[in-house]
Amino acid sequence: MGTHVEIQGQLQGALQPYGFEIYPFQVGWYNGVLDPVFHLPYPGDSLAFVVLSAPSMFEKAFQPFLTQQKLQSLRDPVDQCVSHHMALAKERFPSLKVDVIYDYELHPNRRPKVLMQTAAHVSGAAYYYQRKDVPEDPWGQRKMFGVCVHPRFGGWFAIRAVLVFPGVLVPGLEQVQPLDCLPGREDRIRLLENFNFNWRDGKYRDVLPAEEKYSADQTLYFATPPAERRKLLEQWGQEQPIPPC
Ligand code: B12
Repeated sequence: MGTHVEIQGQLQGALQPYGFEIYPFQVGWYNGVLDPVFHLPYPGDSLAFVVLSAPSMFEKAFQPFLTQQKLQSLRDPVDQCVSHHMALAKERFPSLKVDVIYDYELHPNRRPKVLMQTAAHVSGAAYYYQRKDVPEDPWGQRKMFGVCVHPRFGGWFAIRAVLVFPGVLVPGLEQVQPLDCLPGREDRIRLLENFNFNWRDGKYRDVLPAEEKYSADQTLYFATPPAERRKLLEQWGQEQPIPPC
């Protein structure tokens, strides 16, 4: 085990059945577009992968996880499910060092350890639309956060983790550009305004027709404030039919 193709195949085998997608990149592509404070401390040609959750992750990984594993009380349930699957994926590489960095991980000064949207963009997974992608933007002094759009899921996905294989150098890996699904200025304005001003209604997710979206259960789950999600899970647990003997 060692070539990026073998590693990618193993990772795919571990994660795809559970509704995750993976995309390889060189750490140097990521560091190359970021301010030095955000750089990942690995040689530039180190192999890394960004892990996305597709809409089906909820049914393929999260709901089974709830019935099979006991939830820890203090950690977010979806985060527990994602880290469970990352741990299983890591087991496929007993002789390799694999560093997993999650979307929610922060340095002590509160700076995120990885900028997931940049990782998604440089790996070709999902185009990261930022304010600077809108010529002569209309927002004046306002701070506008950027948002990634996936060619098949639109905004119906999340970027969960970056996996780095520190000992695996892939100088020959070819960079795939993300698909620019929104070349028009007006569409980009609509996307960024929906994401920044009305993200709760989820319209930014429908900026293009998506192949797969969140189910009703998943939409309800993520629309519920985190503090109340456990109550919802308990209700779901009670509604489950009693299994036959
Ligand atoms: C902090 C945070 C927030 C904060 C601040 C938002 C922000 N963007 O700063 C708050 C709490 C407001 C927030 C809110 C939300 N968030 Co949020 N958030 C994050 C988090 C943890 C870090 C983002 C961050 O601090 N970035 C730091 C800034 C400085 O980065 P930046 O603006 O991208 O700047 C860099 C780039 O410009 C880059 N760069 C420069 N030139 C170039 C050129 C190219 C080509 C590229 C690629 C990059 C690049 O260099 C800069 C740094 O040097 C990420 C997860 C993660 N770990 O990445 C999620 C994340 C961005 N959030 C996400 C979401 C969905 C939301 C919400 C909708 C809530 C929700 N969870 O449902 C709302 C919507 C935003 C809103 N209207 O308020 C998603 C976005 C998914 C997507 N499709 O893009 C993420 C990725 C989480 C995830 N797991 O999927 N969020």
